[in-house]
Amino acid sequence: MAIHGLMKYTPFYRELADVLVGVDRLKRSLSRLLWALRLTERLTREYSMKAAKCFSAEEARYIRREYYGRLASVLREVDEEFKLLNEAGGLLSKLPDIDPEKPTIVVAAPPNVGKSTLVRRVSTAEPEIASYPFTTKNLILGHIEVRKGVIVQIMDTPGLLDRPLSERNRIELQAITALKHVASVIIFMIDPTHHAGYPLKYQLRVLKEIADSFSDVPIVVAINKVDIAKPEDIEKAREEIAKMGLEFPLFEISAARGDGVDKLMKEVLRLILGST
Ligand SMILES: Nc1nc2c(ncn2[C@@H]2O[C@H](COP(=O)(O)OP(=O)(O)OP(=O)(O)O)[C@@H](O)[C@H]2O)c(=O)[nH]1
Ligand SMILES: [Mg+2]
Repeated sequence: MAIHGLMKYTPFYRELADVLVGVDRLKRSLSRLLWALRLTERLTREYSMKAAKCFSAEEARYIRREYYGRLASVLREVDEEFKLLNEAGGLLSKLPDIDPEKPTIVVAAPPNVGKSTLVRRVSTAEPEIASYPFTTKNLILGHIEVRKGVIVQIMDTPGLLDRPLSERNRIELQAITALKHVASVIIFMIDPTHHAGYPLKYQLRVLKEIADSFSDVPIVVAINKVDIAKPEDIEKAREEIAKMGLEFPLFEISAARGDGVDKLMKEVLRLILGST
């Protein structure tokens, strides 16, 4: 990633690191490790001097044992810090590598409505799909080649529940961080059937919250699973959205079968690229 790109997305990666590991925890661990490093350097100097001055092999062995003992006790003291850094390294190395030069579509919604199915259908990403909530636990980035040389990024996110920011867990907070920092446009998905397990009104409360929190980002709503939805369920979704005064472009799709997906993506790409 180019350095200016890194700078542009520093707040995104910093916030993700905070969500996933905790920046304060990470800083505390690093400063404890620095303390351990300084102490081991001091011990090494101290015991090298002692060893240089000793008169017998037995005395040297004794000094060496004492030196190793003290080193081991310093390392024991920072064992938790090593574990934390190891865990942090694992989590942070899996973060998506976003190109800030390219627009990013963020797909958000409550769990189990079909976000990953859509992202998998339209992009290079291959997120796991399953019929239970919170299948997706990380941000997953895919690419769409709109035409030769024009690439757009699309991000699959973990499901969002209807609850205040302060109660969101670290899985949901990744989605919020993506919406806040990298979304050029948001596709909000709704499941008008009972299959996702979240009633329509519940899903629309999440939509309202996203609309209020990210009012400067265009939102397109995709009513999904039209292959199994009853016409009255789809109509109800349209009515409820209108009743709430939410005026977003609405598309009826089946992410699984592909119906309506081209039309949806055409509008989304038009919003971020102008005419496609
Ligand atoms: N009939 C039908 N089923 C769908 C459609 N789209 C998704 N599904 C099913 O809905 C379930 C959830 O799909 P996912 O794509 O995993 O949903 P998600 O929103 O990514 O779920 P989380 O990652 O758990 O938030 C799976 O069983 C999919 O096969 C669709 O258009 N029609
Ligand atoms: Mg998913």
